[in-house]
Amino acid sequence: MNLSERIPNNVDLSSNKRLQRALEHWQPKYLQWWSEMGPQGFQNYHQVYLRTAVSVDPKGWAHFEYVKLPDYRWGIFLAEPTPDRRINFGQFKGQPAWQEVPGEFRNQLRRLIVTQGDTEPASVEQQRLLGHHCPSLYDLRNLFQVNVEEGRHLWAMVYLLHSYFGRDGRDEAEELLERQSGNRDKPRMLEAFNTPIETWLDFFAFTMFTDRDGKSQLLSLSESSLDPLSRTTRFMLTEESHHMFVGDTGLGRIIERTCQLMKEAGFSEDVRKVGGIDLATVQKYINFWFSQSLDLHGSEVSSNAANYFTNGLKGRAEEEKYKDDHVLADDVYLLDVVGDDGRPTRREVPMRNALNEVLRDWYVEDCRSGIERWNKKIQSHGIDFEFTLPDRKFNRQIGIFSGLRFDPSGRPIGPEEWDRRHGDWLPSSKDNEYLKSIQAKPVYEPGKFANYIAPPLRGVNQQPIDFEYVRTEL
Ligand code: BYC
Repeated sequence: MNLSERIPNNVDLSSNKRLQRALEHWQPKYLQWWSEMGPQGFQNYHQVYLRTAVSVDPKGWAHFEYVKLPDYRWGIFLAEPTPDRRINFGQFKGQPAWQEVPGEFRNQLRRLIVTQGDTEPASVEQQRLLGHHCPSLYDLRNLFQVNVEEGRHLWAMVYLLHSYFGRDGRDEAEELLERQSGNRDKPRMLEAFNTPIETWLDFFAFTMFTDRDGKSQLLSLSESSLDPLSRTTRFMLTEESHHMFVGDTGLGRIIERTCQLMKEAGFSEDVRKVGGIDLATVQKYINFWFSQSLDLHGSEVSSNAANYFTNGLKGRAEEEKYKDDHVLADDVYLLDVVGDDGRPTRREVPMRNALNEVLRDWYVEDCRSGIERWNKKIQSHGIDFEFTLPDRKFNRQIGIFSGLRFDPSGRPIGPEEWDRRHGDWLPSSKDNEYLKSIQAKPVYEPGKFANYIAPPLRGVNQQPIDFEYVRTEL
């Protein structure tokens, strides 16, 4: 089978010799990276029941089969073109969308694509050891589905780099495989992608909150005047929703099980004594991954964001829903800041410079729905506990609040109070150890689940919950 037959695509790869040549060079390096940095211990002797995108129509999505991970068919897909698509924001609003990269925006566009691309292999690297500690075969399969799709998202960005950025693009594509999550000399570009994900609670919180940053960023990029970038990211969004489903339902199932354990123990017992994850611990992981993901939206006041918008490279999420002129030349944003006296106050900022914050607003609202759903679940069990999203000033490392200390409600606090109390708000090494202790023994028996998590409501692709989602070949 030649390259263009092996790689499912809708970009006419078979007649694109330049792309074929670039991929022939890059693909073996990708496979090498996957075998070294992808899921450890599950590469050669396991068949995984995975979904592979074979085309962009809904039927193309329903393709499920058992595959060995290195044999997964990573494809290149763009959403169907919008006829006569016009730029819908920024200084070129109303003009036809670009099919090629304008020279003057080449560097900015490359930077955006590389930053997006860098997060994808990073997340696979972060999660590579989790398979050894899975709570069930159903969850193991979901982890691998997320991993192969993050791999495909890397392919999506590499396709753009190879097709539109010549030599520089090919160099960048190689570097995407050279940086490594957490590596001291060559770390991944954005900070949240250098933190290892060692526990399943981290994994679910990451897919709930950090993949949701993926959603907000991909929505913004799908507005781009560069039509191939817009179409690529539109298709990626369909996969991103599944990742958030894994996170949202994973946390929901942990919460459900905790409620059951609390009930069984007469509400008085420390749920850790019966092997569950107490709700206060879940809140700490929410606090951590939510605040990390807020950082991923960049600084509140950003000339990069202003340039991206003005030049039509990156819009707002769901740009068409905004009722303004989509040019924002004279608009202002009222930004929450901390005054010189240390008190919260507000400052007017040109709207274009505040667009990272505008996207953060969108993101925070999108996160809230999950919290509300989990709270309803807890209430239905008659338990008096409510999850909250921490204030956006809490635990920030990027932007105007970095270096300042706030409690989760957004109250400014001093360094002593922070030192004394941050273990109540963020995961401590003890929490981490506890989680590692309850996941130490993986559950590989079909239909069985670790004690700390409830089974899902239904299986994958209408298969039963006790389906053998991952098979071991001896
Ligand atoms: N960590 O003006 P600023 C996903 C840098 S997740 C480290 O504040 P800007 C996924 C910034 O690069 C979505 N550095 O921010 C999820 C800049 O450096 P330069 C990924 C940071 O540029 C789960 C400087 O600080 N996609 O898909 O407006 C699993 C000042 O920048 C950070 C994207 O990010 C940070 N957190 O916005 C798998 C979309 N934040 O240029 C995948 C593309 C900022 O001065 N990226 N810096 O050297 C962007 O749109 C922008 O780069 C950002 C930053 C929103 C990230």
